[in-house]
Amino acid sequence: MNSILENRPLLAEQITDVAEVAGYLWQKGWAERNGGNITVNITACVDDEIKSLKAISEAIPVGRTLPFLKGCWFFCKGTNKRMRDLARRPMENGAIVRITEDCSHYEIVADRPVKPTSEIISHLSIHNYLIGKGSSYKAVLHTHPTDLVAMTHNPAFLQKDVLSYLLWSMIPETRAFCPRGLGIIPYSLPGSGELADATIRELDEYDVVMWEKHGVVSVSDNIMEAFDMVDTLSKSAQIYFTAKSMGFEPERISREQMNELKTAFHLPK
Ligand code: 2HA
Ligand code: ZN
Repeated sequence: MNSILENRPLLAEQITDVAEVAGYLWQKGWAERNGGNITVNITACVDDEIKSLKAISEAIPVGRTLPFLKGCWFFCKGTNKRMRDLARRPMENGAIVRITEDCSHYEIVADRPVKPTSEIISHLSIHNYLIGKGSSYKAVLHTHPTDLVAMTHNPAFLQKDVLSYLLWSMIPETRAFCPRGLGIIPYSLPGSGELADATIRELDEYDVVMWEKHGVVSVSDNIMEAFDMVDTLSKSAQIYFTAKSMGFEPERISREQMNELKTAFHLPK
């Protein structure tokens, strides 16, 4: 079967990166069964020939109108598809979709009629929000990191920026490479519009947000960077747990040392 990726190295590179990250999510143990989802705005890789392709699905409602998505194209992991399968066969476990003229439906265009992720309303609402504010971000990652999700079962960690400071204070890397910290979103039904709206509100301040007792969402220029931020936060969580399981409270990098990092690396927060 021909693939839309043939003779399109830029588009193929995007999908190869998605597949690589999907493999990492599985290896990390963050992607049980069909857990997690990935979408990437691939509009910049879409040529006139792709634009002329016929849809291979009905127009499927998004559930809301997203005006900034006019003319946009996305690669989306498929609903009920496994990350470990996306890693090996991305175009069988995900699909390329375009937003229809009315900005409230999408159509699957290639390679196969794989219906997008159950969290599509959050993903597309996030992309709509990012484009609307002129952001360069193109990738949205949702995954279930065991350590970070466990932390959201402690009400003390759900207070604003308690987890940001705790995780920043474990290792300088996290302060430097996750400089906007970690937002917290109270539990909402997976796949719901409320979860999408709460996520967008937090993304005003954070690039990575926790869905309480569920998972994490991260946004960045590309899928590798989106993964790296979650990986860095998870490393901090591991250091915290390791110290606690050795029977002591970790001393932590001090606020002064964190401010020194802020100045040295010109961090935004
Ligand atoms: O796609 O992770 O939140 C499966 C999920 C839903
Ligand atoms: Zn999830």
